[in-house]
Amino acid sequence: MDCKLYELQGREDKRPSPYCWRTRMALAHKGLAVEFIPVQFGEKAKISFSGQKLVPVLSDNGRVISDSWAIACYLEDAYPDRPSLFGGESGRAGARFMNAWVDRAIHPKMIRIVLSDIYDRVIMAADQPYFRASREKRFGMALEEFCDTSEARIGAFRAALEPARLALKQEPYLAGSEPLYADYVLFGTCKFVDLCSSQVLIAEDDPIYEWYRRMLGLFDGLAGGDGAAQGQTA
Ligand SMILES: N[C@@H](CCC(=O)N[C@@H](CS)C(=O)NCC(=O)O)C(=O)O
Repeated sequence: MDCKLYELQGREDKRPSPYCWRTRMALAHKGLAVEFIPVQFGEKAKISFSGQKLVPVLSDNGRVISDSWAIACYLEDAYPDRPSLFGGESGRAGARFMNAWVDRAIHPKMIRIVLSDIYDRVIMAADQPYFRASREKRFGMALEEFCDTSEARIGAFRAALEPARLALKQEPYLAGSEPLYADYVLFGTCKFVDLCSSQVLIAEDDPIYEWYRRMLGLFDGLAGGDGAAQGQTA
């Protein structure tokens, strides 16, 4: 067994990537033993074998997959005898929608609130110049101009989560009675803001908070610590 997950590394060995958390949880769900390889922004050479520049990258017995959604699909198809991540093809379609919803509707609202914190307190100091330049190019303005931690912005982020909140009032998990990949998608974002933001983005009386706490306890508390690298999954 030679399974390696290349994931983003921040200060104090924290793993500040929503996408890498999705994959961590998916690997634990499948019960696969995995070695975590930290990658800083300035260490693209470590993942050059994948032919692209983003993490997560999974290397599984010689097969190399990048992009968290592609990795989830790969794990589901390569390990059909292990617990399913999707619960069937209609579940896969629902999880695909969840993936797109979080990426396109939630992340743009979230990133305006947390980008400065990521820059100031989360990523390695050596990565700051690259991070600033790449994000300022992507968002078309200075970091300080882009970031906004106002109540209005936080309120807009919370309001965008309303579909998940409504679902969690009916069922314990987004996928229903048990957590599946649909849960890991939004969980990755919640863990990311928990690790990175100096603001409370998900209030303690929010049903999403209660779900998040339960998610932290999964797989013997795999994600329950401070987001620093933690050993191998079983
Ligand atoms: N769609 C990709 C997004 C991956 C992604 O954006 N990863 C970020 C870390 S959160 C990254 O590797 N950034 C490196 C860079 O910006 O140079 C996925 O789902 O895996």
